[in-house]
Amino acid sequence: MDIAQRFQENPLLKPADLKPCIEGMEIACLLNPGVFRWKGKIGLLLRVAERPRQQDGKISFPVFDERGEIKVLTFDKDDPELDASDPRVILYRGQNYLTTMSYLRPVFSADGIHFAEDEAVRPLYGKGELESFGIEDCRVATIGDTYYLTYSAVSPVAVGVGLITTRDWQTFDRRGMIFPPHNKDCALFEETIGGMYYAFHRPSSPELGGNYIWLAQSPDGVHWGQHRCVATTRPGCWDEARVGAGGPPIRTPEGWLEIYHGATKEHRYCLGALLLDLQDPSKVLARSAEPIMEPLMPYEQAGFFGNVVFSNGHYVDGDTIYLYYGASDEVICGARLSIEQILQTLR
Ligand code: MAN
Repeated sequence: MDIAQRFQENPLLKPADLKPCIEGMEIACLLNPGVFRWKGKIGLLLRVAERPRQQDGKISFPVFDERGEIKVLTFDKDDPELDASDPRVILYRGQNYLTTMSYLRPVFSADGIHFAEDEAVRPLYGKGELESFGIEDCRVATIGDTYYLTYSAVSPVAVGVGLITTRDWQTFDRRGMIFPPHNKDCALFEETIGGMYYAFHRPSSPELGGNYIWLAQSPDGVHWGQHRCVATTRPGCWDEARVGAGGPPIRTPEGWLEIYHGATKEHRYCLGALLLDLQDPSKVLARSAEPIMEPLMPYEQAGFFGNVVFSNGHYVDGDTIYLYYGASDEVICGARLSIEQILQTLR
């Protein structure tokens, strides 16, 4: 049952609300923001996906070249060696490309509804050969006085999880790839347990296994081990093809509450919940049989890639989770969820 109360103001942000950052490009999509607090405001770290204005009969998209400069590649749509059936990815002569280049762009709000940019906090772009197709879907975990940014680092060799830390949103430490390919959907716990950092991550195993949620531990937040699988896909269910963690898990008296996404083979993305033991989060206490949020609204059903609600950030106030999410891979929306109500669905 869908128990999310959408903001009346949805969508909160659409591609036309921002100016492209890359010269000569247009914004195709706004997606899946990380959420954090900064100077009394609510910050969203948006994933912005840009591409050149498209010409008839062609498909063109940006990549970073060896020198870190943007280069545009263009293919003819009727080229028999091109497969452009998925609006997100292109297959050309056995090589995958993305149709857009993503980077991370911070916006701020005092009321959680109206967001605007702050000149003083600059966007973050992919850097180096492991990020030459861009950086995506960033979770922001606040641990002590440090923000941990975990994101998908995308390049021709694969998708892995990169880490950037910052204390002031001015200087950023690029800590490198913390989970090697193929891996994404990395959500850090915002407290240590028994002196160890914990994180969910989502490796993919094409032959045996699948796209499952795993848990890892680390003494320093950078070097990870003790990997354990905590949630697999479930045949015939709303999360039959792919599952992945959302934002940082929420501490409740009954356990860690994690809102995660699940997708069907047809790529319909819904949200559900996992409840995990407070002392040992590798123990799963409960899991949603049905989604707690599904693509129901018109802006969730149609867009750049329809039938998607995808969240990787929220903030919590008392019993209320203020959840921010990408709808149809195109617009940014918000919803309120009650922790107690989610727990009830899990009991
Ligand atoms: C999938 C989707 C896209 C994303 C690529 C690379 O195709 O999640 O949005 O750009 O993977 O991560």
